[in-house]
Amino acid sequence: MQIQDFSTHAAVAKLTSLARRPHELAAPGGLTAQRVGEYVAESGGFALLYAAQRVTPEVLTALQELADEAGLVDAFLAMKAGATLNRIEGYASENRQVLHTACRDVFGEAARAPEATAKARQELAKLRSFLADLDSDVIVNAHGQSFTTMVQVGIGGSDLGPRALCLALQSYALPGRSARFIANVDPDDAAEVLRGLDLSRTLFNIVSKSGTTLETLTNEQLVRSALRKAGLEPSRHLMAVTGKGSPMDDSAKYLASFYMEDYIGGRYSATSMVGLATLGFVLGIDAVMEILAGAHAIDLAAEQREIRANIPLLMALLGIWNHNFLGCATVAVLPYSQALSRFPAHLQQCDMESNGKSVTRQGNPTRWQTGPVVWGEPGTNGQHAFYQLLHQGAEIVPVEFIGFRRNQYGVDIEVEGSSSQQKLVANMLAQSLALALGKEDANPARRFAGNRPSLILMAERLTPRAMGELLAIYEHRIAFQGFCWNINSFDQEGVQLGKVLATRLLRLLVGGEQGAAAEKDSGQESLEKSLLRQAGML
Ligand code: G6Q
Repeated sequence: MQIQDFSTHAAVAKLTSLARRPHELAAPGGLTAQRVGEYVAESGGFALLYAAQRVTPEVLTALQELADEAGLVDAFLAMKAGATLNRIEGYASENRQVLHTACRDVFGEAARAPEATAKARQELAKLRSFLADLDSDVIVNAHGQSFTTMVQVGIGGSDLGPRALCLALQSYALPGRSARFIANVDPDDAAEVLRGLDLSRTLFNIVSKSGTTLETLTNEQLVRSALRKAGLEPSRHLMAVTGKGSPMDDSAKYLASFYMEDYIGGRYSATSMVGLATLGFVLGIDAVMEILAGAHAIDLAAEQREIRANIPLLMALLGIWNHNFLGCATVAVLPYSQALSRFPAHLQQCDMESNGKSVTRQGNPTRWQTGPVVWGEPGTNGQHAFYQLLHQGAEIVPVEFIGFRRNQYGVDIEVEGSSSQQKLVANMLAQSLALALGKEDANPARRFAGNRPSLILMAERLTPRAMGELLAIYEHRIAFQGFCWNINSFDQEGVQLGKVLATRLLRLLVGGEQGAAAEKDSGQESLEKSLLRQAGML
């Protein structure tokens, strides 16, 4: 696979020139019924409506050329087949394969990465039998009662994706089953979750790939101590998901243990046991298989080379058009679905930890923009909050709307001739139109310039399968963008420095004035102490 820097592609020069006069959505004829009908792509159960992007057929052709020149689909196929993509050439790096797709490649056809899929199948079989034991009261508490709550203890990738999915699919929970999450080392996080829980009927799922994460290990101790105080034996209430050989890989300490492999990155691990154990407890194994089937369908759809037939690829390129060529610094993901309330938080990690990089895969500085700032909240709530800036602010924010034709619970009310679901979707579509078309007004404060790009991801209903599809659409959008920018989307060196300094500060804090590491220069140490004193901690 030929790797080329972003700026050297012929299509980049073409797009730079096209970006001087981007499509005018707000001009007469800029957004027509015909355009809305034509600018639609489909993958799995999702349709992508992208008429409100500032693109023309020429721009789309140049974006296709960029995808081809940068070998985006080839890189994706190599990723799925187990290429060692998590590396920086010539420098120390994680040096790993990137095989989260193997967790979903379990539906019979010839697997793209057979060894990884075989391991995923093994873990799934273990999960299936564990869940069956819980269902049939083979695994029970000391009083012979079944477990009703699972508390997942983990942080970052071991929290955000699984939590977003659990929340999204709560309406499908098995009767009497629920999940909670503890992530923060802030003791109030655990206190709030534990308050009011019947510990005797709770299973704590300690999730840490490395088995060394400060927050998770601390919260594990907190949970163990809470169980002991309640007169319960921790090993009957704790299970673990971790990497083989990690400090947490100790079956004596846990009721059950599941594994994740080092080729599954934390932020891409929701469809490994990191997410599936808790999802399985709450939703059951059939829903777990539906989530995997949805993700797998998109894993296949993302192999299409034609950008208009491949939603993740098209979204990646439209994002690049807005970010690198039209200069938009952020992107807002606005689901019109309360169930997706934590999905933007998951994407914030998945996208920004993946693509917030400024060295190439060869270790050189990038001379082009890489990952944008990603943020978002569910609509319609956001409309009453930050949409002012979206419509009239000085910053242009491309928007990705996510909507569903039907709601999850099937419970609705008709008020003034329309259902709440109709109001919800009408609002989402109206926002997209308003952003694109704008509005003239003699009063400048009431003028809307328009020309603000958005796209709409639309599906029938947020089912487990649709959730799997949506998750994979974004995972691959992010990976395609990383390939295009020639960065390593799969490491996270940028989180290390803060962790190291926190350990130093903590040592100073607990050791008082004498606690500093002797080897560190005194200027740094006095700076650290001064900061602690000013914060009132020393
Ligand atoms: C994700 C990151 C990071 C990681 C957490 C938790 O891609 O690597 O968010 O998931 O730091 O790590 P552990 O699972 O090892 O505890």
